[in-house]
Amino acid sequence: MQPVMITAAMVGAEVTREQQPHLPVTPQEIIQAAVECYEAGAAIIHIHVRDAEGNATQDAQLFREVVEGIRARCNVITQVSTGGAVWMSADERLQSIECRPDMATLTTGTVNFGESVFMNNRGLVETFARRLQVEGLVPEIEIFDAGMLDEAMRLYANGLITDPMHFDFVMGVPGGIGADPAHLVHLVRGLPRASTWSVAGIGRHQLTLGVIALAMGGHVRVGFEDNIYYSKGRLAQSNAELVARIARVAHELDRPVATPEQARDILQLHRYKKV
Ligand code: KMH
Ligand code: ZN
Repeated sequence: MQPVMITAAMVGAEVTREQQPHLPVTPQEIIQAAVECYEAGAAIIHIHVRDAEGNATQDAQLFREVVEGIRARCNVITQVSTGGAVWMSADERLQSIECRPDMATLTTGTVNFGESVFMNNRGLVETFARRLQVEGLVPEIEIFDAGMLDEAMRLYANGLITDPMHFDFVMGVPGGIGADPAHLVHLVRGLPRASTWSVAGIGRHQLTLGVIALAMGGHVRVGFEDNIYYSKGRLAQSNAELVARIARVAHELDRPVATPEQARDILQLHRYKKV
């Protein structure tokens, strides 16, 4: 099995400080949290930013500050969100890639998202895929429901995404695919051979699905974007605490934890020459 790539999704667009007092929200807090996650074993940092009021934003300058701040302190892979928040327009969402990160997300369909709708119609998805290709950004393909995998295969057939593809299965969002291990097995079976995948279980499923992914040879995403608890009733002290735990489990399962350099090789991030 490959070394496991651990992604830290530390902020997201939805979680508040009221829910999780240790949520990093300012650029400096996000940079510091990213470095701590890197030191705990994360190879990839999935980035969202917040404005001065703590609300989700896709402000290009804030993303630049965070990405440059992380790069000044460690070589972890920077992956910006193009999903943003459910109320954002497509143009707003795409601002995050202006800072020339290492990777960006690409969601391949629309999904109910609690009481809201995370809108990704075909036109938007194709525009985003094309733009990432033009910018030379390797996507992490975010799959919130099974049909999104079929849509991703359509993009693949049309050359808008190329091998080796990296998928992230977000499982347990109310309205999306449930966090059932049988669903995970089904999704993984549908992937082209050269693909890699990670799982982001929501809430209490973060740990269980993460451990299952480790055993299956997949990769794992943890962090406050998807889960704010360390255990039932006990909030996590930091994102790094969640990274450190999954890294410990990986060691016990004989899965070495990938360094950012190893993750760059696995994902073939060098396939696009940065200018
Ligand atoms: N906040 C969700 C609506 C991504 O980062 O690309 C979308 C999301 C996906 O978080
Ligand atoms: Zn996200």
